[in-house]
Amino acid sequence: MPASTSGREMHPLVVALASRIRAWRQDLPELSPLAVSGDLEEIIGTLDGEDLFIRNEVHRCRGLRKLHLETARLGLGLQILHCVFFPDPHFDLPVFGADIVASPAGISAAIVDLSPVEDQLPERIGRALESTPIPAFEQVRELPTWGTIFSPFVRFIRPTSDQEQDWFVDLVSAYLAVLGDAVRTSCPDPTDASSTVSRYHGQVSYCLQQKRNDKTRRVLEKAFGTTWADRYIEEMLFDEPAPL
Ligand code: BLA
Repeated sequence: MPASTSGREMHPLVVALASRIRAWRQDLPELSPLAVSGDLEEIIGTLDGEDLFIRNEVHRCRGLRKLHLETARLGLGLQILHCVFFPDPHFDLPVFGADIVASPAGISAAIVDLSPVEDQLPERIGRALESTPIPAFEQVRELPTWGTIFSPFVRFIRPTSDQEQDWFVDLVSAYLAVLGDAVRTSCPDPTDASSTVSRYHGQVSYCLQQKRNDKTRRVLEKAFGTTWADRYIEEMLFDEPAPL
């Protein structure tokens, strides 16, 4: 087996998107790293003789309770970029989500969204996304049934060329720019405001729906076992916001 299939190099799209996200993150107000339980920051294992690893970066900033960026290699050459930024329910902000699934056969899934935690996205975010051009991706994928949490602006595609990969990175950047503007200008509502309470419940629903993605669970179970996968999904991927 060539070294490249068991080494730690990542797909160029994963590398490009992760570095775009890291650069964007730097400009957030009051950014600080969040402590990650010791055994979850870097996870290393083997499966069928192949190296597995997960690297987690977790931060918070004013307006976002948790910024999670994960890059992983999870067996059979499967590579994942998983990124979710969870808002602080006191702020009128959406959930940012982006995911890439790559295998030796290519990228099978690339998805990005700013997802509402109330009935609709905040108005100015909706307006900004409406005026963001949609690149002419050839293969648009159908959302799974649990995907009711996503906004009308979700883009779920299978990129078919290097150009489409570049388009996807630029599209994610555009969504991040919209989120960044909103983060920098939004002010918190009181804890007992009905808007805060409703955004809290909306975020809990977002987490519950994401946990219905069996494909994520199956990959983690195969690599690390059921108990570990459950804990990882509950504590690291889709932990609920702290009760108000
Ligand atoms: C699909 N996610 C998948 C698939 C795998 C994973 C193997 C199937 C690939 C395919 O359909 O082409 C695996 N994704 C993972 C793992 C992690 C991960 C192991 O993030 C993390 C360790 N998933 C998310 C987020 C979104 C998301 C935040 O975690 C969206 C913002 C979406 N993944 C998503 C969707 C599918 C998917 C919509 C397709 C599901 C389907 O078609 O049934």
